[in-house]
Amino acid sequence: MINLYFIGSAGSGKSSLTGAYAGWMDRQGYNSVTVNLDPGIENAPYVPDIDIRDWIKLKDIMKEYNVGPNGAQIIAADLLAINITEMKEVLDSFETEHVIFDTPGQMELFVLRQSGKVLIDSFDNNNSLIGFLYDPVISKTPSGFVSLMLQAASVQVRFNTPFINILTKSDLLEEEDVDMVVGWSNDFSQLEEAINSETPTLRTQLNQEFLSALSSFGSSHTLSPVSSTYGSGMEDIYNVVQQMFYGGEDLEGKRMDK
Ligand SMILES: Nc1nc2c(ncn2[C@@H]2O[C@H](COP(=O)(O)OP(=O)(O)O)[C@@H](O)[C@H]2O)c(=O)[nH]1
Ligand SMILES: [Mg+2]
Repeated sequence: MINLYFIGSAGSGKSSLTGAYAGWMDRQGYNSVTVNLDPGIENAPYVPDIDIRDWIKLKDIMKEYNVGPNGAQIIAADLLAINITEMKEVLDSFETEHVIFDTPGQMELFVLRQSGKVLIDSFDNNNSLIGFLYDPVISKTPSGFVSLMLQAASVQVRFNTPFINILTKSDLLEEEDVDMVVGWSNDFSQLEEAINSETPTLRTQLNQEFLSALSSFGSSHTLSPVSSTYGSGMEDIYNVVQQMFYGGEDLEGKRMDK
């Protein structure tokens, strides 16, 4: 079983991608299970197979602890750990090769508080993979792009699992901007050049040496552009996942097993 976690800043498209990717898998004949870990999700763009809201309700927490919505999010993040065993039991009742986790809206609640790490470890760290989402509007400027690389590196340090980088909502960018951002992700000289012209004062700090050191965290592998709205790029995610876990072996056989 492969556990794929979509992680990224608030609004980067985690929930939409969970729905779009699960839908794509389904149409290909691959079985998957979706898990919503965001107790504050609103207008979920998919129907989760397993839903943290069955255990944790923000409204109840606000009442019980007498806190506002932000405080409730933090308490909810900590309560996540308590419900892992039960969630795991439910998950075990599904027979599937692929589990897709939609993580809480505010990335730091999952990444920095203890329960996110506890959850990934208890759901089998050896078969886990993080899909780190790059928001296109932030990625479009060199300084925004490097900031996201730094975030990705911190996620990588925290969870220490294989990593794929995804440029979401690619339909919001001009094609040439998608090419430019993808270019930065696989050629640091292009990125360095862009940084130099945007913020010359950062040229000494953000040099190629620094950028390639960042890449050793696995945070700068080529970005895969996707659009959940148009369903594009889903196959690329699937292929990268297969590549990582099965060395690219064709999974037609596995599909037939289902
Ligand atoms: N144009 C476009 N908008 C998207 C796409 N994916 C998500 N969005 C929008 O971006 C906003 C945030 O998406 P959401 O999936 O809720 O992000 P999350 O907070 O990371 O879960 C919503 O308004 C979505 O409709 C996409 O591929 N294209
Ligand atoms: Mg969401």
